[in-house]
Amino acid sequence: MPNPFENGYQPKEIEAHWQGYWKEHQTFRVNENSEKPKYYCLEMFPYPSGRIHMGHVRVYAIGDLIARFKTMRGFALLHPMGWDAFGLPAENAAIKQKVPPAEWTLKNIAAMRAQLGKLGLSYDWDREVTTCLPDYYRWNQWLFIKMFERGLAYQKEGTVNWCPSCETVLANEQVIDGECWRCSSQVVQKRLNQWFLKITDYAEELLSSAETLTGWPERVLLMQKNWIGKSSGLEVHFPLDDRPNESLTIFTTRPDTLLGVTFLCIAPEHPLLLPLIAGKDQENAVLSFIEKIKQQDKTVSTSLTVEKEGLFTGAYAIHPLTHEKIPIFTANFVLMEYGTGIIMAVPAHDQRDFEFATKYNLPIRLVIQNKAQSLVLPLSEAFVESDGVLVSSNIFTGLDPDAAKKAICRYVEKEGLGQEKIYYRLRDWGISRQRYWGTPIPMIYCETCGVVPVPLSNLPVLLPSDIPFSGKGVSPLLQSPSFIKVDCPKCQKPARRETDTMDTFFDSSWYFLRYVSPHETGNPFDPNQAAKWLPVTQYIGGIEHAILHLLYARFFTKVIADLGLTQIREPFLNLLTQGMVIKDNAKMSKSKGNVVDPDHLINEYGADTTRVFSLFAAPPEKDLVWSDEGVQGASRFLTRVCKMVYEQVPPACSSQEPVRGEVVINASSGTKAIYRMTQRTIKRVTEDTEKFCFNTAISGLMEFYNFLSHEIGNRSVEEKDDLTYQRVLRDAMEKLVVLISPFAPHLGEALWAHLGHLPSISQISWPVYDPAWTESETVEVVVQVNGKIKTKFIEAAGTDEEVLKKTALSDPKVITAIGNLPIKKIFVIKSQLINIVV
Ligand code: ANZ
Ligand code: ZN
Repeated sequence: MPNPFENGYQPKEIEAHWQGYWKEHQTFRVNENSEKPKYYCLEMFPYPSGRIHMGHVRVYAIGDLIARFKTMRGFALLHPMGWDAFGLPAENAAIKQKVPPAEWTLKNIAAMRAQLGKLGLSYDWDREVTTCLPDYYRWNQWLFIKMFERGLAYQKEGTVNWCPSCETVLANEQVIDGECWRCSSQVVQKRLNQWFLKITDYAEELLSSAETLTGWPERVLLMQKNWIGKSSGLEVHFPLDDRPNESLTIFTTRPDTLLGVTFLCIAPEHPLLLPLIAGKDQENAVLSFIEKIKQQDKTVSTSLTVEKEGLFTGAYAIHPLTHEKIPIFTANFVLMEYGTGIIMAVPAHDQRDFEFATKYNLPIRLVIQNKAQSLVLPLSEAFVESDGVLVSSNIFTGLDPDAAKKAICRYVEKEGLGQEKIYYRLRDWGISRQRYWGTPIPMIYCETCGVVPVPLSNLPVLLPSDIPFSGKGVSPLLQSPSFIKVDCPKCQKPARRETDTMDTFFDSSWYFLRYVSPHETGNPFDPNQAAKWLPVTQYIGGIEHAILHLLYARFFTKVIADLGLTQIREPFLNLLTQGMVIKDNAKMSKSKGNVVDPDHLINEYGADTTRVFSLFAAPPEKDLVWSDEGVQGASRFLTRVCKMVYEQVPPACSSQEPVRGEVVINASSGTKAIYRMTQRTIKRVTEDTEKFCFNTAISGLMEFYNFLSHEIGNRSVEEKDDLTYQRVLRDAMEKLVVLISPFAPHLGEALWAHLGHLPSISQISWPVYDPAWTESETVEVVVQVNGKIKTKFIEAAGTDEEVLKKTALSDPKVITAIGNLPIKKIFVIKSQLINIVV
């Protein structure tokens, strides 16, 4: 390579050269035989939309810095990259532009791979994983069948969004304000048989083992906890008035309010509702209410703010304790999918029940009085707190709510009226999608044998390519006769394939395992490699994945451990959720028109500037506010470093022994200052980078640069001739280049070569600092024995006198001078002079 600095800092040439070098020399290939401790650094893989955006640049710059830093810190790195390549946009492109989804996706991947390449990221590209290729998705099918065999994958009816005019199922993203995204027709709900994964079997473990995730942000753990939503409460049976042998079972988390029940409410979709209303005057009214609720978009009916609506069913239940007649209502705010789908309404102490009772003029009974005894009917809102005392509650009157909860649970259980119960808000994961561009669910329907999995030896079930993308119909795969027709693997009679494909979250739930052995053909991954590399040491990605992706990945890890393939039960040891990239007060997005194209930045300023800017502008977990000045500032900084190292670096010494504190002790104070600043910068950049405070680490590098350029400017000619000065200055510049290299890796390589070293700087050890020189001020301490100078040493200003004495007494010259004479006294004068009297 010709001298890259002749015409100043030329990032384009430097970057192209070193990217070529890394590729040719496979610099970032994983060393599987390394004895070093392992470090698995993983950024969430992108969806191949076609172009990378600044959000990608940010997360990959962070991940790459961590990977390079940890490599230099002595770890063996696994730092892979791949593509979350199934999903709706490819299918939409097929409908609109008539390009096959595979072609569209692979073209996008090629374009984005090239873009990432221009950023100079240290991936082992031999491990690239692409989820839409059969060598990956066959293992989705394999895992699905293993789950099916264990009862963890099962079928039940679920609802999907259906557009009556396009005659097609719509994904949630395709429903906009309750309307079809293409034709704006009102979307309705349709019941279809679908595949579910039993994540609820793992609810308790997902909650309890979250407590071991000390390397995760609190906020993410809390979001997962709320999502799982564990509730401990009581189920109570309320016998029916006209059929005393039958009862409705409610679930409550407030057993202490049992004597305040004034009505029951049942979910409109509840199967027990129809027998309740049969033959009653209210039957027709309730039936049309049920129809109306069914048509409502799920997101509407489950929202907290929905107007409460309901109807009397005409039926009554008997209160199990008081034997009163209690009317039964059906209401939109009672969810079929939670608890038993039936609630006991306590309007005095539950706000939803209060609003409902007020609207329909139902009785309100106060059973918990507040501390001040100030509650009187009529209430203006429900009293929902749990501190106070029970009133009008038979034998439980006078207890505080906590004691009453226990007492009422015990009573109800003893009398056989119900039992304590734990419910989770978490639902089983519906993975069926009536889509083309996803993993075919590997199941076969046979009239004789029922639902039969595809034999493992017949995997993968390939996606067919003879699909007309019309955008019509329940599912695109239904339109491929060659795909549907299959012989039953059990009885060999003609049968039919499942035409649903898997939710793409399935793909991303285990991809981190595939990277350990991406070419493995006998298993989803090599268990030995997984044992070596997993769990992921550091995972980096957006907070938008705080719940679904991260929960599913944890669930899969537990299932895969239960299949005996791994020992680990949690996939990600540490998690970093980076903030958004913001411009003009809004997240960068096409719709807002505030997008900055990374390609443009890289072309104009170079990848190193782009990286340094995005690492410097904000701490990683905070939002990054875009600024043109910030980019220019980063560019100026790198240009100056480049110029200084190129023009000012002193020649290498013939004696190549490293510069150490001892060499510097007798040097001029200016030379010592350079050495001290070098040690302090190493300490600061090391510690800040370890803590992921990348912005302050870069500040430290900037201060170091300023200091050095100032020192060089102030030096006289004679001083510049001083050999110690030259050695110390050269050492300082070398350290600057090494410290900057994980932030600006191309420039790092180029300057390292200019300093006369062999590549690659990415493989050298991270410098260690000399703690004796990192304090802000150090003093030279002179040691005398009986008034005669014996030695000197450097200590931090303000070091404890006892420490100074110890240091003095352990010096070999002092030890010789004292011999075996007894020490009479030790004087310490202003921490600068120690006189030992013997
Ligand atoms: C009586 C009661 C009295 C309640 C009171 C609350 C306060 P969490 O804590 O979220 O689990 N509930 C039970 N099943 C329901 C369903 N399918 N749809 C809507 N609401 C349901 O909520 C549990 C509480 O939510 C239960 O306790 C029940 O109302 C209601 F002063 O029962 B409670
Ligand atoms: Zn069969």
